[in-house]
Amino acid sequence: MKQAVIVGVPMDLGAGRRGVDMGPSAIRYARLHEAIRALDYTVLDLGDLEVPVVETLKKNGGAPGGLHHLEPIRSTCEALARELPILDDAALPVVLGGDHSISMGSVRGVQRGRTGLIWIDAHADFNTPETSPSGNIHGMPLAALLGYGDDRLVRIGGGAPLEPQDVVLVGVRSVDPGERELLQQAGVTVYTMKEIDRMGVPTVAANVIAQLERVERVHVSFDADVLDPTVAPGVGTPVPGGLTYREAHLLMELLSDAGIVTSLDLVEVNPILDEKNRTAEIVVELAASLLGKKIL
Ligand code: 6HN
Ligand code: MN
Ligand code: MN
Ligand code: MN
Repeated sequence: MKQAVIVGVPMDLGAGRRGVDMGPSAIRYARLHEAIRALDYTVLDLGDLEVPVVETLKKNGGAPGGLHHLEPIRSTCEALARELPILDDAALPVVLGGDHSISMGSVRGVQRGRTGLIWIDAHADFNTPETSPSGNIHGMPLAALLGYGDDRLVRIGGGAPLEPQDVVLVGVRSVDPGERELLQQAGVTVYTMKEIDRMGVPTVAANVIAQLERVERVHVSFDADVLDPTVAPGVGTPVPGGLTYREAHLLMELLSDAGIVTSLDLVEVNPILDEKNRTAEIVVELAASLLGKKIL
């Protein structure tokens, strides 16, 4: 039997508004364990990492402007990166956010050999302190994983920067001006909503799978705001024009059929802004599709 290992990271320090720290509870309450067990996995839940509460910290966590709460985010991500490699290689880590800055810890934690990354998000998360309009670190993790931005973020987990040819962004429709320039220079593959509208999810998924053919592991980082806000209202930074319910499921189903995914983040669920936990419920359904749930 396969094993899924769940770790919660109740962190909202990287986001501009409160609430995503409750994401791990909301996702568990939406029956994540049951959904994964139904797919013939055993489930081991390691509980939540300890994360400082924002009200106990100085504004900016003492960091200069442009990097809100750098130190507690860095140390939380370090702790996550340290926790994940102790897992059995056959186990599938499922990391529950929390804001998207936690992925600097999860990706570094699972990174071994040539590691592919599928970043499914309305945003590119490719800012550096220089390009960020907000100073919020959840807009920076993908850049940091490729070696751009503040050294203290780039060096989390001690891993080498990911190779741009092994990184794919899907669902993007909100990019800041300086972020756009860096993203284009960096050479990662980007499927914006325009490509999804034009080619459809099946072609996009096939291209992603073909591109990652030669990597040893594939991590999926799923930001709930990739979904259209009418489908998933419980996110802190909604952007209109996102994936429909079926587009998102189809993407997960096709990735599942390819059998390439070895670890997963579920991030940016904000229960305060949600309607009766439906965003967490949809995220759980999508995780199930990714882990092999079949209609027939
Ligand atoms: N997320 N690009 C904006 C910023 O502040 O850098 C929004 C980032 C959102 C990040 O949703 O993970
Ligand atoms: Mn702040
Ligand atoms: Mn994100
Ligand atoms: Mn996002």
